[in-house]
Amino acid sequence: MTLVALAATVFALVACGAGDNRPDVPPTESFGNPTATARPTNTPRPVPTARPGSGGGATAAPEPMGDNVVAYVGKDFAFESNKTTVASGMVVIYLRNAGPSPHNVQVRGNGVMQVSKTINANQTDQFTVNLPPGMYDVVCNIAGHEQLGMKVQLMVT
Ligand SMILES: [Cu+2]
Repeated sequence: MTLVALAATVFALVACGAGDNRPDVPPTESFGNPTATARPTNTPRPVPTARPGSGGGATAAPEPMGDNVVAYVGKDFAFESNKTTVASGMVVIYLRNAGPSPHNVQVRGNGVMQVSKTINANQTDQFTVNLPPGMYDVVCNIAGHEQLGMKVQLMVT
């Protein structure tokens, strides 16, 4: 009877752990502590950094508002933006890094070259730059990222 109960416990533990894909954990480890209940959180493995509800995010600032704000979301490896055209003058360039790699946003063209801080996943940064009319390249200037696809254009009218 005890063996049956123990076997059931082991089965429950194995079943519980089936979701986290850790084949390196021997299913017999619970025999060392027969009173142990299933503790799916006892894994030392790092948790994915983008997991929601992890309590972080203090460095993420909300997207600024205004016609002169061009907001980019940086990903591995592309940019999305809220607009591709903006009026000339003082323009706010905003970046949110949707990660997982570090990224920045650089505006270049017509004698302008300005770059944000390089930020980690889930962080934001912004800068203001005076843009005369013309076409600009907007890139991540981390080595290789532009070539991987982090390049878009901004038209300033
Ligand atoms: Cu990048």
